[in-house]
Amino acid sequence: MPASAIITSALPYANGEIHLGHIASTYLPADIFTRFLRLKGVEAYHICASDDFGTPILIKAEKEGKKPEDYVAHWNRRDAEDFAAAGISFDLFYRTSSPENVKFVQDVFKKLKQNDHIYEHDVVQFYCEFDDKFLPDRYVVGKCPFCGADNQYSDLCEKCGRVPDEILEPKCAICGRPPVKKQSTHYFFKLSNFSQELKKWLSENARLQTDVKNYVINWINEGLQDWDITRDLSWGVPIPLDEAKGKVFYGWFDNHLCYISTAAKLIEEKGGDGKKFWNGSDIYHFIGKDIVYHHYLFLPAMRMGINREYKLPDYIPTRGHLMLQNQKISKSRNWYIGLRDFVSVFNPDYLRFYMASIVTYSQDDLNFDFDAFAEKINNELIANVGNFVNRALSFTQKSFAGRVPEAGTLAQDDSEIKDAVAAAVKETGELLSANETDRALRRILALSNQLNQYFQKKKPWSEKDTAAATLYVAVNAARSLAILLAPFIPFSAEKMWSQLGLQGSVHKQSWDSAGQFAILAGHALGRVEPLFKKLEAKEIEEQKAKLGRK
Ligand code: B3M
Ligand code: ZN
Repeated sequence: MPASAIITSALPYANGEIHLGHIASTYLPADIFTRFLRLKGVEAYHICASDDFGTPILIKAEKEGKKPEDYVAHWNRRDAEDFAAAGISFDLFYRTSSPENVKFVQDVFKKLKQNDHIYEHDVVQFYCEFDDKFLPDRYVVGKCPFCGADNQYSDLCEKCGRVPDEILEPKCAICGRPPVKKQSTHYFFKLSNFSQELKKWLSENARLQTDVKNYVINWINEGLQDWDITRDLSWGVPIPLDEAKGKVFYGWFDNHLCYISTAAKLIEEKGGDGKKFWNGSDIYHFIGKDIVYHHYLFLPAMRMGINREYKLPDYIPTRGHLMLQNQKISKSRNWYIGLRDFVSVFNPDYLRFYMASIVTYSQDDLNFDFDAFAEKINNELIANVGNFVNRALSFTQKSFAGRVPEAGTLAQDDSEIKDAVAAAVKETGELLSANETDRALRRILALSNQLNQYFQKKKPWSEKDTAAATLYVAVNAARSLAILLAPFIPFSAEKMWSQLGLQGSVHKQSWDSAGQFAILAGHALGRVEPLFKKLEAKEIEEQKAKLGRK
């Protein structure tokens, strides 16, 4: 375990709402992981920000007749609210357009330039004579030169994940007309300077996922292109040079630097030293697989280019995309579920529980299936976990007036449960440390299943002699479950905690204490009631019917 950690989640573009796809690949795994580290006593901070700059955002703001500043401020607020409603617990959700980030980005640029990693080059660029505009990245669509996919943006092919050198059959994204070419001075980052160092870093870092590393190394072997970091645009971080008036940085130059500037702001607000903390911590960047290129090449190379003044990531947990009912998510076809809508209909913990159970630590795509969702919640969360906790607490309520009874000497099967809990805490902790979120959850469910069997076998409702020991064991095991499940279903874990009659928040507990029976005889439970409500077929069908409907 590190003493401290900074966890970042990929920054959502400030031009649309968070949907279930974002949650599955990035925010939920990162949140579960951070909550686990906090319970382990690690000083862990989860950092994020809205990604405010870039052409797509400017295009949208223009379409809505808004100033880009106001437009991104709206989405920043909205995202923060939606994340909070889903229990995604950022320590700071900031913005790439913050004064701290703008300054930091400009400083990094100056250092890169001093270190000879930046050069000027006149480029012939697309220009739309009809719209009277230079057309950076997303203002141009065309065919990917690598895989031949049509209708791709000129800065990223969403089909093959590569960044095209030059898009084929270009069209202006505003008016659809073919653009002309015009000359403009641009700044380039010499990504090619770092080929060897990147390769070394990738191959020596055993903490990065092997399959991702392998294809990134292939990209390096194919030869890295230097990287045009300039845009002829008004909305972005201004390039801090007199001769570059009217030019800004490309969004992917500034956005990942916001991980650092935002973490530093948080640490400094707490009275610490941002750089020291960063360099003394384990650094995790959680991402979806569509932004591997940027996180495994651009981001480390830029840090290398400033002599690793801020250390490189230790981990870049990379996960696959979410499908909905086995189809690709698409906003335009309304094959899509907004986070806000979902958690206004369903308990956010249901979403978290189901998603956590399907998200693997790999690039495999995931599938959200409504029937599987209902089944998981009804048969596992409710019939397994909810059932055990509720029975343990309500029998104690009924038979011992809500006080945990004196256990006496534990029989062998009681002690076995104590050992089983301790083993589950240890193994779940190992899985979570290794980012194996789904396997960790399955391990907890196996424990809960064992607890149900124990309870059923011990029949505290009829076996009067052993009922006290059984309920002492069961209530303590319920406390352990509350701690183990806190990273996954934080809202419900808090409910369990208060029903157990425990003061404060379960999130203030230590993970390791979950392996002990800390509730003593005589302890009074809180108000006991069912934790969950079953999902009905009708509400599931209603949601299914909404998909794809205009
Ligand atoms: N704003 C979102 C994306 O491409 C992009 C991530 C930035 S992380 C530094 O999915
Ligand atoms: Zn045009």
